[in-house]
Order: sequence, then C-alpha cells, then structure tokens
Amino acid sequence: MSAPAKFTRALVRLPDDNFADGLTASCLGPPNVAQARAQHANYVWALEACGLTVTRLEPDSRHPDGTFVEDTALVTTRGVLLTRPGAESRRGEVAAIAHALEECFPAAETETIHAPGTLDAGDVGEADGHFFIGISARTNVAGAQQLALWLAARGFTSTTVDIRALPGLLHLKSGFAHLGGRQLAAVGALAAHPALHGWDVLLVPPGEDYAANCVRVNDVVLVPAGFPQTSALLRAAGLRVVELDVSEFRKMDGGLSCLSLRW
Ligand code: CIR
Repeated sequence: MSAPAKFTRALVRLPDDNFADGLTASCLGPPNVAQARAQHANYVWALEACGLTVTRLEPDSRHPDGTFVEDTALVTTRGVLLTRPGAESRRGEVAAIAHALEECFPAAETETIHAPGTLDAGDVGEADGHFFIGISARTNVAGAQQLALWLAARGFTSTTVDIRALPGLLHLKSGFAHLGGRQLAAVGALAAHPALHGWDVLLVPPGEDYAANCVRVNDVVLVPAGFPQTSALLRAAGLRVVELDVSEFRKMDGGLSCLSLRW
C-alpha cells in the first residue's frame, strides 16, 4: 500500500472548561474535562511523534465544540476552503481558524462555503486527490455542490455519499477513513455504497464502528483505544497502529480525525 502525502503540520484547539456544553447526541454521559485535556495532550504528542509541527490554539469559551477544528476548514495541497458548519452554534468557530491558517495559506487564495450551503469538513474524506463528500444532517446538497465545484476547479475528483439514512453517523468520517493507496476503512453501513466500489474496503467489525474514525498520519494509523479487532485488522493489513484513548471526545460525538487539521 503506498503511503499518502506526508503531513508536516497540524492545527489543534485545546478543549475549554465548558467543553461539556457542546453538541452531542451520544448517551455516554458528560465528559470529564480534565481527562479530555489529558487525552488531547496525548493526541498532540502522537502527532508530533509522527513528525508534525503542531500549532495549539487556546481554548475559546464562546465555542464549546471549538476543539473539533476539523469541521471548520478543508485543507488541501491546492488551497483551503473554509466551511459553513451545519450547526449554527459552530459557525463562529471558522473566523479564528481562518486567521490561524493565514500563517501558511494566503487569505487571498482561501475561499469559503456560502449560504444556503452548509458543510462540516468531517464529512469530507480525501483519498489521494479523490474526495468523498458526505451529505449529512450537517452538510447539505448545496454545500456538497459548492465543494465539488471548488475541488474540480483544482483538478481534484469527488463523489458524494448520502449518509442521512444511516443511523449513528454524525459525519461521513465517523464511519470512514482513507488508509493509504486504494485502501479504505468503513463501517458495514457504508461498505457497500456505490461510491466505494473499486476501492479496497477494510470492513470495521460489528460493534467497533467508532474505530472507523481512524487517521492515517504518515507511517502510522491513529486508532481509538478499546477496539482490538479493528487494530488487529489494520496490523494484519501491514499498517503501524498507535492506539489513543479519546473516550471523553466520543461522549461529545467527536473522534480522532475531528481534533486536528493536518497538512
Ligand atoms: C458536534 O456535534 O458538532 C461536535 N460535538 C462533534 C463534532 C465532531 N466532528 C467530527 O466528527 N468531524
């Protein structure tokens, strides 16, 4: 399996004291903020161990979901697209991320999703220049169309994956990950989707759906701890697995990919 393009940078935002006030539909109880911070620190160390330079933004009490930075921008090798998150309470997160990205990407070359489009970048999965775009409760058809046009103008290809009828998936990447080359990981509900035909799909075992939100970072796949069958499958596929405990982020419907922007 060929390795994806090498990441050198990441952007994260530390969880705020009011992290538990964010949006969630999970029934796992309130997160422990101190534990979330410790898990976040481990996550950042893991990114650094993969060779990334990580920019840490301070917590922002106006945005309890602000630690899930992935949803606010799509960073590609050919530019940045700022999103318009589907949840109104999250729209104010974008400005600070746009500002932070200006250090690496000229503002003049950065575009944005416009109303009536909505897009959470947790719904966007890149696989070596091809992008899977989830249509979800957060990303609407108008947002997906704007993104597809933006990608096409940059020579990328894309396909949409409607996940609105699939239970348990907040975002496409809640159930899907690119592992490198033609290989994807996907939950059972997504594996047979026509958009995935022709790809080598590693099926995440039933009962371990949460582990589909894993992240290939250079030579490593970051995988949530506590899903041994998925870790074993990934190792059997020849991948180097690093398990990270993200239990407190799971309680807020988030996971490994949501916690950083990577480029
Ligand atoms: C939300 O509901 O928007 C946050 N509590 C969780 C966002 C997780 N982001 C992601 O999966 N990309």
